[in-house]
Amino acid sequence: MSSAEEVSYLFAQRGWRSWFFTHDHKRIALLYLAVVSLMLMLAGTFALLLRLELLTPEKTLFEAVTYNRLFTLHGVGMVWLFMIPAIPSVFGNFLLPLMIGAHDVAFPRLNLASWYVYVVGALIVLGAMVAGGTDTGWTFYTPYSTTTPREVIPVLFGVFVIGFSSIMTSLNFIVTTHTLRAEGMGWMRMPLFVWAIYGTSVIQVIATPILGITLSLVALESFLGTGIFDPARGGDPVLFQHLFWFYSHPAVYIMVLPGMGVVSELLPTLCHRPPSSYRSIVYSTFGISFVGFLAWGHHMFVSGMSVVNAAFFGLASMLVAIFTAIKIFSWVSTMYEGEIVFNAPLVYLLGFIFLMVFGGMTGVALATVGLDPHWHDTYFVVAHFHFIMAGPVLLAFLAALHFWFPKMFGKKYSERLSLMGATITFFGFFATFTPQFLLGNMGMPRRYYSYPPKFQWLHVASTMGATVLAAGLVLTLGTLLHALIWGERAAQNPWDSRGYEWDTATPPPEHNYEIIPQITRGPYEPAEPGSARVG
Ligand code: HEM
Ligand SMILES: [Cu+2]
Repeated sequence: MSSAEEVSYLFAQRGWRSWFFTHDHKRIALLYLAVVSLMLMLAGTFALLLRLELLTPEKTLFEAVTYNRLFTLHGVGMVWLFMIPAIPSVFGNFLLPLMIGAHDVAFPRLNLASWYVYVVGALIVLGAMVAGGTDTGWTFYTPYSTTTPREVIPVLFGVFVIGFSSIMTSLNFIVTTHTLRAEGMGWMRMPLFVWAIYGTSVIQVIATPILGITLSLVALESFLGTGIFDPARGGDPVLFQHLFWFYSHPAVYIMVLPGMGVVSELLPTLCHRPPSSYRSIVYSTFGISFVGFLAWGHHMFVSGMSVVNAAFFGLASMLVAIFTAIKIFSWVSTMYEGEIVFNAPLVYLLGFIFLMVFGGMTGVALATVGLDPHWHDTYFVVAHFHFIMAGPVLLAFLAALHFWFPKMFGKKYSERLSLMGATITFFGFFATFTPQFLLGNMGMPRRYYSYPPKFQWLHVASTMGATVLAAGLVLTLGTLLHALIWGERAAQNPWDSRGYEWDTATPPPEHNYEIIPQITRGPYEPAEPGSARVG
């Protein structure tokens, strides 16, 4: 073992205690990586079961109620257990201190506590699902969620607990960014990924309490019949939708902004040129964060809403699309005239941009008040949010994992297999959800286990796509696990990146930097001649 490996954070201390009681942000990131990957696999397995059921117009494998429990498990697992925590808690944790030149996050113990809180929340959710399951979908709409005999309260409680973990992590990241930046790192010298994590944390801290309150109100209604949402007692079920989407629309940006940060961060390195407009990416992050809070009503055009409100929410949604488009133009112009090499991370990023363009445009169509009633609650919406959210988050997560794998583990993976894995995953995803746009447009409602036979060929096409997607993911998992065990030692800076995180050893030592670096350049400028990289 070389000396760099001996001092790396992976081997600095040994034994299971040194992992489960660690305060090192990098080890905590790996703890998160293990659990969120497990959640991804679980929720992905449920998705495959759903797709199998939908192979035939009537019952294929499951009863209707089992099908309803499965799509709830899939949605709850993917949204609350994978997509919301995935990129911030794994890559935010691992990279934030490295990228701002700090020894650790501001509150290392709180960081570890947030992992435990997340695990407890996840166990509660999964335990409730095993105990009886719930069949409300990930959106828990009233009045159904307060009247279903299924185990909805424990699931709500589990999600509530996970919310605390999000808040703890976000507060930690905000304080870390404000207080621990190395000397010389002004705000406009922060790497774009740090901006994305910071922006996401701000939304999390503001929005998550509202989710907590909403879920508590549903629990109160179920236990005590408080009558907040029940019209028979003078309540209003649409109030639930307002509260839920007031959190959950911003939450879609909680999921997707860190992914956008990954794209902004990696493209300059992978295309060998600086980002074409650093400031417009930073400002559009804030634009999205702010306007994201004003668009929630577009989920309720059909629930009953005044014309003025509908016009407002439609317009606010268009504004979000403009900020998203600013990022997309900026990425495309970074690639323009760049020296592009096709490798796994780049394929994931291209897939991200492609899905986001079509997901965004269908979002604009959905936010058009006159068009939405045709597609509302159909597979068109399902395809929209998989194109714009599920796919991009998954692809950005995998791009980040492939790009920073050498940094995290000090190992190289097979370029050929990882490129194959990325390509198959992208095409599988595309083939799964493109038929769903057509299905929705033809009138196939979401969340039904049976359907008229005329829709069958599109469902079969979608299931075939899902099988390809699963094959891509299994190949990718195999490639990375193989590299973890048998991979060759990675170079100090294999991508020739200018990112600050590569200025320390690969993998980094326990406290990141022997001496806190002084920052004398912008994040994408070349190192000054003579300023040797450590390692
Ligand atoms: C960039 C990130 C975006 C994400 C992550 C996202 C995510 C989502 C999700 C998760 C849903 C469905 C939730 C459900 O009912 O289960 C949804 C629906 C919707 N989205 Fe998006 N979206 C994004 C962008 C947009 C944009 C830019 C627009 C409009 C310009 C838009 C307009 C809509 C509308 C109107 C609906 C509701 C459709 C309906 O239920 O009838 N979305 N989106
Ligand atoms: Cu929305």
